[in-house]
Amino acid sequence: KILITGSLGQIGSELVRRLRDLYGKDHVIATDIRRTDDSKIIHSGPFEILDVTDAKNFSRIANKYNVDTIIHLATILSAKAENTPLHAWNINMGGLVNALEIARNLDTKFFTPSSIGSFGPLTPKVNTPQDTIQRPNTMYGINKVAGELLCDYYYNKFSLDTRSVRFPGLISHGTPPGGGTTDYAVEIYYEAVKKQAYTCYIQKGTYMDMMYMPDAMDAIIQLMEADPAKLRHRNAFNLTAMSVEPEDFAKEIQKHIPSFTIHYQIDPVRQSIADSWPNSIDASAAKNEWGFHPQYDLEKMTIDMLTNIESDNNIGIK
Ligand code: VAH
Repeated sequence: KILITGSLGQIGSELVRRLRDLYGKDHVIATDIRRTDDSKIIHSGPFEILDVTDAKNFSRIANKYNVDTIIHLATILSAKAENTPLHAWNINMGGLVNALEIARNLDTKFFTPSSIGSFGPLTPKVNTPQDTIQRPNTMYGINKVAGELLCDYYYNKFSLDTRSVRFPGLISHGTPPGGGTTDYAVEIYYEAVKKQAYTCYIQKGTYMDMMYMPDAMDAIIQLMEADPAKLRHRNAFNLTAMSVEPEDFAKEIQKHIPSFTIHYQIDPVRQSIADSWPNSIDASAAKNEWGFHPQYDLEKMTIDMLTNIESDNNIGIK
């Protein structure tokens, strides 16, 4: 049985659905700090209210269902973390330590995501290596580097089966992200459908790695099912499907919505976070060690995003 924290978030909501389809709904226990009755997650299988900083309740739920895998997604994302850095530290690190301790006590498999946010201004920006300098200057990045090191520590010291990836910006049409720096790459599609225009808070020419959510789901499942003997790296595999900037999205969208226009109103906080991150990272370790192979490029993702958003809003694709 699999316990997922942060189940109502951008990744969590997709992953709960995907794993319930794959392993059976009663094998996936969804948890989140709140409940929203309009969410299918709540009604399609076991759901528990869980604040991951509450170790006692966290442990109670893990034992109640006798879980053998913990997927820890509850986190405060990069931009929001910069507004409330100490709160972010308490949630991101306090939650992670609780999750790791409970995983250790139950000897479960363990997954938690890191991010390209774990790199900083001194990291090589082009084709960023799997193993390289990491001196992030954001609270989120500090949390992610510490998280990577903690997951390695629990594997080396306690033989806990920890596995993780560094996600790029993730794009999806299910649940919108909240408080991230790469959220523009999701917003732009919704605004393109609704208003045929988008005002972007990241300046043109700012390259970041991105990936479509279906590829992120596949990656988590592939890594968790991989033969551990083949994993030279265990945690923090670089993942990416594309290195793109706002103008790339605009041009691709204009192929379907010719009237679409992009405008810029820079948010200095999120721009400085984006500037501290790589432009493009090297995902060869994930490809070589467990067969990571993203299916969606910008063109294919754009068609799927616009089609799904338009069908959700029941507007025909142009
Ligand atoms: C964020 N979407 O923007 C997350 C992610 C690489 C970006 O970590 O904070």
